[in-house]
Amino acid sequence: MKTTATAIAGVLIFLGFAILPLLAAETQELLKNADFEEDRNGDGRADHWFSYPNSLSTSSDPVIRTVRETNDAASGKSYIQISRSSGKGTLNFSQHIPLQTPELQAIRSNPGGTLALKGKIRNGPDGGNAAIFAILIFQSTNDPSRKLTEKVTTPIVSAINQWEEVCITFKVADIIPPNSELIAIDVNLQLISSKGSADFDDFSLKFE
Ligand SMILES: [Ca+2]
Ligand SMILES: [Ca+2]
Repeated sequence: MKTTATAIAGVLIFLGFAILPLLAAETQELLKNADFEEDRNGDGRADHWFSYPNSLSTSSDPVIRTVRETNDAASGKSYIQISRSSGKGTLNFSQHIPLQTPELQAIRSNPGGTLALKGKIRNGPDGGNAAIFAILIFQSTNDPSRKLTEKVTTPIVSAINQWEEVCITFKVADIIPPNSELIAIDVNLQLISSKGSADFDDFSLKFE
C-alpha cells in the first residue's frame, strides 16, 4: 500500500514538473522592457522601443521621452511621455517583434491561443487622447513579396491626470488572412490628438 502511494505521489510530482513549463510559457511576457525601466544606452528613451516618425526629439516639441526616477509611474520608477503643442498625424513609440525571436515563435506556434495586449495611459491636463495598438504583419504563402497587415487596438483613452488601464484580447487564428503566415508584430503607443500629452506605462503582451 505504501509502495502504491509512493508511486502515485511520484507520478503526480512528475506531472507537476511536466505541466509547469507549459504554464510558464502561457504567461511569459512577449514584449521586452514592457515597463520602460531600462535605458542602458542612456539615450533618454526606453531600450527595445523606437519612435515614429524616427526624428522625434527627447527634449523639444514634439517630444517622446522616458520620465525617470519619478514616484508617479504606473509601475517602477519610469514611464513614457509623448507630447506636442500642435501638429497633424499621430506620434508613435513602437516595439517590433520580428520573426526570428523566441517571442514571435511562441505566438506562431500557438495561433489559437488568446493574446492580451494591455497597458496604462494617463493624459496631461492640457488634453490629449491616446491608444495602444498592435499591427500584425503577415506574408502570403503564395507570393512571399506580398505583405498583409491587421490592426488590433484598445479604446481611445481621454482620462486626465490618472492612470487608466486598457486591454484588448485577440487570437491570431481569428484574424490571419487566408494563405498567409505571421512574420512580425509591431506594438504601438500612440498620441492621437493634435496637441496635449499622454503618459504610457506597464505594458504587457501575453497569452492568457
Ligand atoms: Ca535607450
Ligand atoms: Ca514603469
